[in-house]
Amino acid sequence: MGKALDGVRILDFTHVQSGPTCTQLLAWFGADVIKVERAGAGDITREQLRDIPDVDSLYFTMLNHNKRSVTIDTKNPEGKQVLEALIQKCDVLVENFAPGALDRMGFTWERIQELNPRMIVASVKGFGPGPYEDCKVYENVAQCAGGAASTTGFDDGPPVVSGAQIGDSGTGLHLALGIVTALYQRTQTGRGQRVLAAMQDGVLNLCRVKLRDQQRLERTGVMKEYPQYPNGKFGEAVPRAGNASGGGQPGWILKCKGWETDPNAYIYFITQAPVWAKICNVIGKEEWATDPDYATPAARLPRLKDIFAEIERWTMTKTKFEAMQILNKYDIPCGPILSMKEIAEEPSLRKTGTIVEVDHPTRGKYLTVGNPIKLSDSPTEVKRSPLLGEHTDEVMAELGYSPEQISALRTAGAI
Ligand code: CAO
Repeated sequence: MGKALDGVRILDFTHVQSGPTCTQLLAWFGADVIKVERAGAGDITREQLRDIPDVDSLYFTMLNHNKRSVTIDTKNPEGKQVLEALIQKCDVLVENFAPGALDRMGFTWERIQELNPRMIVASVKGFGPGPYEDCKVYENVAQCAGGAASTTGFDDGPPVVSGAQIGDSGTGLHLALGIVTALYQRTQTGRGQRVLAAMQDGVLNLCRVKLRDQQRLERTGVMKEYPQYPNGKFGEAVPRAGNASGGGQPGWILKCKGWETDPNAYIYFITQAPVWAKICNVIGKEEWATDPDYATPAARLPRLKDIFAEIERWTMTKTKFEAMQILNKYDIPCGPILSMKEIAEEPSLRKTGTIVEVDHPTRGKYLTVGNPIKLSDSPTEVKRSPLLGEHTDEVMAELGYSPEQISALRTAGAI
């Protein structure tokens, strides 16, 4: 079966996490992704957080599946010529260098346009134009600058960053959408364009509901679904909401049986209004279904702390999976707090290809997260990441270089 992006060639100048997640997705959709790396070293993540000496790290292998790797010295004049040939052959150039690095290599937007007016140039940067545009940025900087950290954590503690890599992988996703959109527009205009996804913007986009809340707070001074109501105080900015539900259906994380020794023996419990009577039945508080102090969502809001304490008395008598099973029977929205160990072992995620076992020539077998986006006509096959420079000769031959030329370029240190 064909793939959605068959025939699309990507010149992949990405490194670390944000850019590679984007090009990995495009490769899973069928694009030919040619990753350009520095000879001898490659993407810095190849050697970061290694668990096996001299073997590409999981950091690298899990972000670079289905790509080809070529090593080119982009500062060598002959290396630059090879890159020019690649620019002429490819549809998209994706990069996440520090601001200005591509220009310093000599590949300004104008130069790329001269070489290939159909080329789409897609970049991840830390910030968009403005006071911080020249800054280098990593994941947690973006989480802080995009509004995630100030709104995450508990009221009485410091700002907290999330384990979800919303700055890097989140921005990679945004960029991938920008790229396919630009490819679609190119079918009408015949022209390439620049695509920019700034990490601050990507994080803020994912924190959209918190800017909603900022404006609600300014208008009313209070947000009744936040734990600060009625037990704390609101200030000028959206506070940290602990584990409160983002929407209008109050929720919290509650202890389950075994919580004393298992750090993940918890369940997320939502007191969804339509199933309130069923919740009362399950936890043995039938009288709350009709008691005017508890029967309506508005009446419950000032009492949420006590309500969750009561529900927790029930959840603590069940494991998170037992509680899940019982609550699901009554359509009560809830979710177990799953550890990475439990997720890695979950058979249904293996079945759907969301967790995949991959074999690697020097590492052996390892688990990875497969393509989370499933297309019915473009199935994803997860293939191992390339070794450094594994495809240099192959790609050079496709560009029309003879074996003699390839070996001369290698001697000159260009490739
Ligand atoms: N051959 C020769 N030189 C190469 C090369 C190659 N194949 N590939 C890269 N280089 C050079 C670049 O030309 C650049 O050189 P100059 O600084 O002299 O122009 C240099 O290597 C590397 O660039 P960098 O500044 O991007 O790398 P860094 O490790 O110092 O910074 C990072 C890393 C991530 C902070 C920075 O790239 C950045 O801010 N990127 C944008 C935001 C981003 O994506 N951040 C998320 C990263 S994931 O957490």
